[in-house]
Amino acid sequence: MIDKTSLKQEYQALCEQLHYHGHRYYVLDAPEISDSQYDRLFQRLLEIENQEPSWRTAESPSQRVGGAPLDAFSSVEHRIPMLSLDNAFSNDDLLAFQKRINDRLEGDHDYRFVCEPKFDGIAASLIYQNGKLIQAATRGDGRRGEDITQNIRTVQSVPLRLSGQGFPDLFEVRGEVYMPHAGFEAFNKRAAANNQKPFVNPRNAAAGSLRQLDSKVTAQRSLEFCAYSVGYVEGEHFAQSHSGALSQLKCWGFLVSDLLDSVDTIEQCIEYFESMEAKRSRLPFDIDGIVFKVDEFAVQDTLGFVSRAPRWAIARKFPAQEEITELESVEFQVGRTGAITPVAKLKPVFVGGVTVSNATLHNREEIERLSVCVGDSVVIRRAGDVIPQIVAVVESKRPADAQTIVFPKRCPACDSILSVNDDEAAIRCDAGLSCIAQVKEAIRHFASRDAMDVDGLGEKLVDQLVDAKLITDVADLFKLQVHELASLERMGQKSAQNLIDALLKAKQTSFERFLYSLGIREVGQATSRNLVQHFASLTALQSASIEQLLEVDDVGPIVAAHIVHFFEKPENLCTVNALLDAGVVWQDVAQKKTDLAGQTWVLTGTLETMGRNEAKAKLLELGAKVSGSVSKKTTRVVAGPGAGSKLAKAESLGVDVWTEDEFREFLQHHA
Ligand code: 5U1
Repeated sequence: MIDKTSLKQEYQALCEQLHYHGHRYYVLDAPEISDSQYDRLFQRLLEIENQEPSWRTAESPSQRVGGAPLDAFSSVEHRIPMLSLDNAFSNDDLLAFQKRINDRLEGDHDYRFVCEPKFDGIAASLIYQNGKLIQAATRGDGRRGEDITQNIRTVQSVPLRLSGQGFPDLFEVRGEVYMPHAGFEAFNKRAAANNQKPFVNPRNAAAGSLRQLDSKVTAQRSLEFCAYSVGYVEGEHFAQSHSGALSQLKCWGFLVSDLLDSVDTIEQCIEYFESMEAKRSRLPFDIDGIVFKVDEFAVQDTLGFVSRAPRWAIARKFPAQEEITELESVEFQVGRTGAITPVAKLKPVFVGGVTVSNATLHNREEIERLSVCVGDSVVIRRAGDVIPQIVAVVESKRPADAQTIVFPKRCPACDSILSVNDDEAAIRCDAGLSCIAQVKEAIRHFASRDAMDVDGLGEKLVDQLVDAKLITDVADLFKLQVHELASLERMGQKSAQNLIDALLKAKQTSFERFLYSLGIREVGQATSRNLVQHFASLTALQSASIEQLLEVDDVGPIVAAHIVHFFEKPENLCTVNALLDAGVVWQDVAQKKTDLAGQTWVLTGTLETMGRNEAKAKLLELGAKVSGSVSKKTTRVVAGPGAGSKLAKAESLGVDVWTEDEFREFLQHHA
């Protein structure tokens, strides 16, 4: 039996290790051990704590899972009020901010600005005593907030105890709790699958998750805390400047944004704002602006406060990503594969930097989920380059004459009876290429950039060509004459000739593009690539059976059936042949080898003559899969010197093991 002293030593070492690796993972985003290694350490910690419950402290890594639910949040008075920030909406506002500072300082001081992202989340105040987190509160009305200590403990990037030394006996750290996009999307996906209401945006998700009386619920949400200032400090302040304070917080274990910059002039602040605005949509979390702060505390003190905001800081806001507007009507559009999509026609609204007047409503389920009616006020969100979405209805503003949205029974383009497929949530027009809307969409897809890339053949022109009966399918494009095109409205001789030239150029294509351009259901670019690599020729693909198609990477029974049905239809064969007759050509494709198709190999240890990357490339070329772990399904392990647990596992499972020499000899026979 392990004696208590060594068990305690093991326990303390585990706490240190988990503290260190948690910080590497959640704060520095630079893990040094795998998730499973972390889990093993954590399980051992729990085991010891179960055996010796009195050793467990509030700072133990095990205490991030949440505690007993509360009846209500208690109220907390902030030692120093949590102020808000003045807003700037233009560069002129920023110049005026600088002028106000200079006028007040009367040229007496040198100062710099710190520029930092303004996270779109919930502000929080964290109190540390002797290096341990003792209390956390929301901003509330700025003077009093709610005690959310239990909930904040579950946020992995919040240190429960500080690293290093030199922290004041009692001090306050302020920052923002937010939900990164990945966590938000994962939450909403789960919510949809469980028939629960999704969150409208990551800010609401952070607020809703943090204000849970049951902290075990908060523990299941992926929240982050980023520190952006120091509030109350007992005794002397530990820093002379804002940037110095943040660097110190980082050393003590807090997450501090790595997007911070320190600049000399307001013009550089404007440059920072512009560069962050360009980066904004690629960040893994929402920010709604940039905060500029005078760096030196002495200068901040001289400037002081006005009403409820400091004179030494300002937030320059980005254009709003959400606005409210009116749903004026719903149009039903027919897609390339016949799916009917409801499209919201909106009273135009400026959101996310553009004027939006349309938004997709996706399908009938989405309309039911939103409970949206024509006439409703709706919340529109456009974040980055994402297509605008209706994320919520303002039910309190519903007018008395709001109308329920009724799905049509017949195709709005060709009047065929629509079919309902319960599995897909889609309502479809099955008329295929007898439906003019589907013909137009098929031609648009054929000409699009990733398909045949016909420069200049835009949406409107496709409408004109089909409506004027100059074309009825994609192959007709190559029969068009300059004079026919020139006869169309807004089309001169020159534009007509340009289109003919573009069509001529598009005929030289690749098999992959050609296949994708045919618009076979579920055959996107990646599937086209896999099919082309596997079959190499159109003839081989056209005559492939379902079983043969299933051998292709990522092709399942549904995709295989769509491909077979496509090539079974005489009208499709006719179009394909007409395209080839019109001169569409591509170069032959080298067929992927399939010698090792269906096999899974594992490489372990040092491969002395070829290295692992080269060995992996050779195996992939021969059609094998290369895995990082050994299981019963592994076909063969190639083990070099230094092979450890994978070799042992292969031997225990009876998996075939080769030396590097055996592997090289094998490759020589399959070159
Ligand atoms: N990044 C950042 N956000 N933010 C919000 N800094 C910052 N500072 C704030 C607020 C309300 O207030 C200062 C006055 C500390």
